[in-house]
Amino acid sequence: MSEEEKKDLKSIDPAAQAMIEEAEAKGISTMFSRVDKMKPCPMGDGSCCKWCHMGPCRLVGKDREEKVGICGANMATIAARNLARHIAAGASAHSDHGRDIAIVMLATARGEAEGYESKDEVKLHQVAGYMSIATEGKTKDKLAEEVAEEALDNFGRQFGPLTYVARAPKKRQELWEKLGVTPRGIDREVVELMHRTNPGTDQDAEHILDAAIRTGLSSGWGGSMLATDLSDIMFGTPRPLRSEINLGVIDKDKVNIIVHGHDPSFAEMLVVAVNDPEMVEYAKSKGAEGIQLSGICCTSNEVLMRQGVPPAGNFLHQELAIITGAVDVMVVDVQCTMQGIVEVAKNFHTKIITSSPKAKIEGAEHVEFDHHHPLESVNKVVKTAIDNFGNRGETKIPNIKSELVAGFSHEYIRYMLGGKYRASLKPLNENIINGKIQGVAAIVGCNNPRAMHDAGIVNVARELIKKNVLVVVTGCAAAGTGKAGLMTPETMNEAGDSLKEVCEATGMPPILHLGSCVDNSRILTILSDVVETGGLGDDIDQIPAVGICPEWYCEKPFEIAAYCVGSGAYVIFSGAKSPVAASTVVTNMISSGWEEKYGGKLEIVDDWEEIVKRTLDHIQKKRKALGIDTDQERVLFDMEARRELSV
Ligand code: MSK
Repeated sequence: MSEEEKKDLKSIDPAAQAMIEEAEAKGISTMFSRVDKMKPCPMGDGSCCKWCHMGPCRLVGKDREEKVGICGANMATIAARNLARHIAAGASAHSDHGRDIAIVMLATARGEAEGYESKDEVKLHQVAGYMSIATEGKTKDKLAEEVAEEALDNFGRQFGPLTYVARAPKKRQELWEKLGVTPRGIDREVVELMHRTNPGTDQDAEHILDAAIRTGLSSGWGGSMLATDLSDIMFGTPRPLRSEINLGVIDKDKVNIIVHGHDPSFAEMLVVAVNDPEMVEYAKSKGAEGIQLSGICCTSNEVLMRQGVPPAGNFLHQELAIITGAVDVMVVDVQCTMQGIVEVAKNFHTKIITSSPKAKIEGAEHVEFDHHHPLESVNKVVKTAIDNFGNRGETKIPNIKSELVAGFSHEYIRYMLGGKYRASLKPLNENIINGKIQGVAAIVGCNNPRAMHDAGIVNVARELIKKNVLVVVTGCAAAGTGKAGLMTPETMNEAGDSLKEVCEATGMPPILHLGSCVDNSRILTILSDVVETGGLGDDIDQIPAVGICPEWYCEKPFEIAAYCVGSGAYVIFSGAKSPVAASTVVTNMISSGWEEKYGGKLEIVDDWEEIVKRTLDHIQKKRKALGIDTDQERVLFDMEARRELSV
């Protein structure tokens, strides 16, 4: 393909590109076509204050940073409020997800949720330990009930820190205390931030942004971390498993059901339903060879990590999957499901089903998920899909898919590196100290049709492993690297020599799939463990590590950024314009200002090459500060020296 032809591409993923062209040929509107027609509103730069109707006020012109709105609010206050509200909304989404899992777990423990059970008793005991809940003499259900109650208490807690604050490095906890940002009850932080950014309340940009960090921390060390832990208890802590990824997993001969959204409770039950021999027989009676369950976005990541359900793609695949003509039902729960899928589905036989009591889409069928009787609703969805199979027209499924290995929980990484009896991150720390691994980068987040689909994610991942940086991935970024074939053991051949050597010795791939977007909390857990393991400083901000979101599109990544920065990490975004570009003051506050206070910072850059450059520079800066930037001298011990050591 010539460079000229490449310019017309909207995705680096050939399966996605084929479906984009199919949509264009059929005249079907998708996010990829609408983005060309819709110019982004300039208010996205943080300059518009629409929270009262004396305006809305938008500060424009060359001297806009000197202007004020009708109430007198200046650009910094307006931009900070906008960013803070992004963070509050993101924290509410991830944390409400965590609350829902806790509610299902509580009902399960009390025998009020048919068909569920707490699958991972080891993790249940581990989490009970984090929560200082005594375990002796308690049945599994009794313990699960107490853990779920403690989790739920974290949402409405009015005073005192969140339970999991104690899991952060000591020094970090002290810093939060000193700066007054130790997160309290999750709901309290979100509500307080909405209150503060209400007109006429908090009108000091720095003060607003500190509250935003606190709210982010309440999700990272609260709602999100609880979502991950309780999902692990309920559905199993992930361990590596093989699967396949991309639109090619949709099977023309089978009934195809796609799960989409974020909450695993419904999808886990769907896995049970599609494997029910009676359902499979029913599908065969309608002429299908069986039932194929696949996924989009983070519900997909949840059931991939624990059940090996193959992802059909990431965020920008949601409309493209329907365009294959072979999706009998797409069932969606919460977050990241675009209203446009209903219109796309009208061109095919596909039924869109909403399942969450919190989310309906006009024109979609609604089969409400009741966690007390989950099988009723999942069976209805599967039956609807089977009955719809015969209504299919022509199908066009790109024959493109990649193998992948997913399922790297914090627990498994420790086991992989240290074995059953010495499970630990020590080999990771040692290899960072000796320079074989230069540092760690977490590539997380979304797709955005304003950027070339998957290009940022894949190019950053490739470049970093080449430079001996270990990469962990979550969310739609994980699907992007998986589709590019970068999530197999063979990927180590693309890594730099020293990273490859570590991968060969430990069996660890250079790119590790950690799960969905709430599972970014696993990154916090790993970073805290790295500190505790020793040799890389006494707080997260000293570790040569960077968080990267190359294709951000919505509010949630900013909440993730807030808790990562508040925990001491350097975070770089790209894919869309900075939501605070209008204010130099706020742009500086969230970068150098936050770095001074928290040791972490947030920068929004234009392209993936800049991300790679800044990541590598930052890693070297941190290595230098730790005194591990030069090759460690290797000392060969003779027998006498060894004997002295063992004294
Ligand atoms: S689904 S928030 S597009 S990662 Fe978690 Fe993907 Fe971003 Fe949604």
